[in-house]
Amino acid sequence: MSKTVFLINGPNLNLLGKRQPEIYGADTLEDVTARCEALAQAAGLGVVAMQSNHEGEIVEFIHNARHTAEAIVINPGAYSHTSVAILDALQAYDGLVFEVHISNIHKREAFRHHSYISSRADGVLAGFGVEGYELALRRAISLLA
Ligand code: CA2
Repeated sequence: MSKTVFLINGPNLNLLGKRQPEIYGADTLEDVTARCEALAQAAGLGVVAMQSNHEGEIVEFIHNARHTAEAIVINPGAYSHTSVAILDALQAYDGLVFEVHISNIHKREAFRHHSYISSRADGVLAGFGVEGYELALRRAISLLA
């Protein structure tokens, strides 16, 4: 059975490509997901993608990963800066975790500089635009090979 990577996007990321292209770029979340699926498929892996604007749904999706996915690539959006619940869910997960931020959160407002998720992440990418998702996925692929 092929290995699976969960691709999780948090609040407002469903608006990718539709608003604020100067910060988040012109690609839609569907574009990003399709590229990640193609990259994973070429490496013999599966991707299960979800986006939610609700913290509890993200927590439950991470619970599902415990018996289903070998790695998680997650952009928790604004929950990065607030959510102990998502951190706790990731700490109860044994696989690889990569945190992605499209923008460089360290170059933005001070409240974005801290992420609760980073203390659990095996790697963190910020400021690589939407390419960050594929870079994180490439790292997962090489570690899972
Ligand atoms: O840079 C990132 O990827 C962020 O995780 C994006 C979050 C922000 O709260 C974090 O500080 C950094 C916001 C996501 C909002 O996404 C939108 C995309 C297009 C248009 C409007 C919002």
